[in-house]
Amino acid sequence: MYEPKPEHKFTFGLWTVGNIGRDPFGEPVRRQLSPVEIVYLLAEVGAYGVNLHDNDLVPIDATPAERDKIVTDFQQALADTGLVVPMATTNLFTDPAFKDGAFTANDPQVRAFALQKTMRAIDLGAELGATTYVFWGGREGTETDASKNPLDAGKRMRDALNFLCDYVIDQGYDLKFALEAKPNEPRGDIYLATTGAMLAFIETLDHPEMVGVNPEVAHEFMAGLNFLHHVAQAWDSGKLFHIDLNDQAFGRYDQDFRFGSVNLKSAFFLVKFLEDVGYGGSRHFDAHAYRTEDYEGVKDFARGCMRTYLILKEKAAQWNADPEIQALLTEIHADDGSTAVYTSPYTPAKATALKEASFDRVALGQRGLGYERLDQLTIELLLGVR
Ligand code: GLT
Ligand code: MN
Ligand code: MN
Repeated sequence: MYEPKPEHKFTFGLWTVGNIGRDPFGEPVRRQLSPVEIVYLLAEVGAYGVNLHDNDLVPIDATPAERDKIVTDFQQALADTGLVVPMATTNLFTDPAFKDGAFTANDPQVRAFALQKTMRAIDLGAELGATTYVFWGGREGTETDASKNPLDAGKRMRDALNFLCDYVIDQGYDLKFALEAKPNEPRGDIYLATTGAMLAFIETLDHPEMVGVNPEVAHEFMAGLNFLHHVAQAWDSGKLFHIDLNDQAFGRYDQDFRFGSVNLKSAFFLVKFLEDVGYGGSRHFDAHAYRTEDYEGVKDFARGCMRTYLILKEKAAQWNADPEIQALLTEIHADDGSTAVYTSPYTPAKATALKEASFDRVALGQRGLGYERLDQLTIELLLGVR
């Protein structure tokens, strides 16, 4: 019943199920699977697609001949399993060359190298059929603001994205960019720290229509924010090009836990939102299994992400059809139309009438709104007793 199907558009990065469990304190706990092995693992658990950084597939020091062989083998595995590559991205954070950032690095050589690496990775993504290209600037930040003026950094970031948009147009690729915000880690502070900041930045680009966002649950949670509200703003702006689903305890390091494993109610309202508005893009799980797991546990992790999404999708449909919840919502959202004579769109006459209108402020403040009952009904539905 909760079997993943292609129409659900569940995707995983090579780096997610392929995560070997290295952390700042410990060595890897799982052997590195090859990209081909990861494709087969994802096919086994029922995923629709696989996303990648350039260097998840092709090592940074591969020769052109090695690259071609790796790409051919990978394409064969895709053909054999039916998996697709909806999204690609560039690794601009692992190599020591990027220790001060990529597009915002102080060294112009590093900035030029970052552009070159990204153009090559865009070529690779296009070759594999990707239509979304993610930019996660993990190193685009500072430990000390003595090192870099944030205005310069913003300009460098803008110049880089303008250059790359023009490159995509020039090549005739069917590719849109999705910018992913994160407040910190691995840098002390990362520029454009939230989805809202990205949305504002996009409007300053030469081709804003080509650029949207890739919000990640855990990244807004790291900043102590409400993820759904950011997703809703992105959707409202026509900018929700992609989404990274995972979970995270507030106030912690970048945990990248299984979707729905920590903040279940938030996950529910997120899934309900995506399904209610008809979001048609990938549901990408940017997460990894606990370090305690072997590859059977990794499969449990991947299946768990998709299964939880589908269970929450069913719960959302149940919530939308629940007579008691809906009756309560009708009451909460009741509007007798009597204020329409005052409100938007503005006319001078309406403004005058509204200034003269009288409101029973005390009664407005005394009215109970029933949100406790509504929330408890939601909780009971989620707990499976409704
Ligand atoms: C990295 C990061 C993610 C980004 C990926 C894309 S890589 O694992 O933590 O949030 O989405 O570069
Ligand atoms: Mn993350
Ligand atoms: Mn992510």
